[in-house]
Amino acid sequence: MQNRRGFFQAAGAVALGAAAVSRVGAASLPEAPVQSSAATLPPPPPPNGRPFNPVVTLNGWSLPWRMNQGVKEFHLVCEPVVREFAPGMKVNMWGFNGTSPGPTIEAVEGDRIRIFVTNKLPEPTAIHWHGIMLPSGMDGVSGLTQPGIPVGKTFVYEFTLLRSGSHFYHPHLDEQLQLAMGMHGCLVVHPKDPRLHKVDRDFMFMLTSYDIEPGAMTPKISTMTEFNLWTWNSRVFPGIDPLVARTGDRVRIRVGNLTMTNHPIHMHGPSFEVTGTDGGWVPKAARWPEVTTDVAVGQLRALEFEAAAGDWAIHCHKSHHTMGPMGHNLPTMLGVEQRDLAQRIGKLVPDYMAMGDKGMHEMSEMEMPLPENTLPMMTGQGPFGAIGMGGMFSVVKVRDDMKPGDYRDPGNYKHPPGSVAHEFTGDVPVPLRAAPVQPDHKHQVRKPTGHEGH
Ligand SMILES: [Cu+2]
Repeated sequence: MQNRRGFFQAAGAVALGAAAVSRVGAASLPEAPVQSSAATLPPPPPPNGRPFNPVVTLNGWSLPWRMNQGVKEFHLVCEPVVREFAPGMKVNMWGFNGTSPGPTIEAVEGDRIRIFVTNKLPEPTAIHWHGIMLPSGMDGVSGLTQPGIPVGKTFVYEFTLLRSGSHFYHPHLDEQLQLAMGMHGCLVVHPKDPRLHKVDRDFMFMLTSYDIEPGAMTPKISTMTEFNLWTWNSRVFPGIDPLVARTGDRVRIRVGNLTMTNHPIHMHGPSFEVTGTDGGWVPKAARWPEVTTDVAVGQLRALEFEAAAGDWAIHCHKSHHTMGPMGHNLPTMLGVEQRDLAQRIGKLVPDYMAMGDKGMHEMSEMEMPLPENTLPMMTGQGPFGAIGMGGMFSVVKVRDDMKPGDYRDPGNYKHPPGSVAHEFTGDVPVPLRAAPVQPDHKHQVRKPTGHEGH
């Protein structure tokens, strides 16, 4: 596997010069760098072309390019990949250049880009550049604007980026299957004037969902609505990296949705404004404060805020979307006395556990036998115990002393003394309640008989 920084050092120093072009031949394909890691790889500053402030793809990476006579050339390879969703679970997927999502493509307004797409899947594909204004024939709709890219062939897409914004790419052929298998990636067009829409930290991720039976390794491709894995860039909590910033930073988070349902993305702490969509930037006068923004299917929302010190949860507000696959299809056992039942079932099913009669929180603290290669219903450890989350959940970690460009997990927040919720240890008087209503023989309920009227 190619180390991305290594590639850039090599590419920046050698491969992008004239010597490298003659080495590989001017008409040949640009290199197709490959990743297998699911770690967040903050991109280095662009080695050539117009300057821009790169995005940080959560648990992802950006695709290096080759400059060829003023045209930025990228090479995407569609291929089967294995993605770790979180420690303990790996998934057979289809992706690009070793990962699902594929690498983020970053360029600048006014750039001419050429994207080579090589198809190493077992069936044809075609790639659509979502939200980009381009010649119709470059739009990637199989049958309508181009034939599908046959197995083993490479197609070329070439267009000029007319405006800046947040976009993504995905197949437009056998979409139900190819999206269900994980084919997608981010595409960012930076403003030509880097002072416009400037932020200190710029994160991006895509919402996707999968249906993978506990113990299985391949998504079910015929599922239409009942998904059980809710992911950000094909990762689930606690496999999703934190979004790290410094106090006072202007932070942008770009969230695109390729699932089959909407996701109200909610952030704790500072309020934010939606400053952009996949259609462009929102004019300042049209923005308003929010703490939750709904990202509908096929939409993208870019939200911006001033970072305040602390550990702030950020998550989808649909509670079953912050839950692992084992949480689905559970019976409601609240208030059900199961002790006898558990004993009897235990004779038939070893390892059977009664659970849930007082709620499900105990699930986040107990070691429960799981089928191989699946994730619990809720998990994750914080400084105060089990976090009890899974799926679409992460933490915005803001510290006073983060250095620019440092995205490493700073650990748990050190709360100022006296600023953490704690047990009240004084006297707790019996709370006053309204007196219960006494049954009164004068006011007994009478069943209407239909023959009482006088
Ligand atoms: Cu959701």
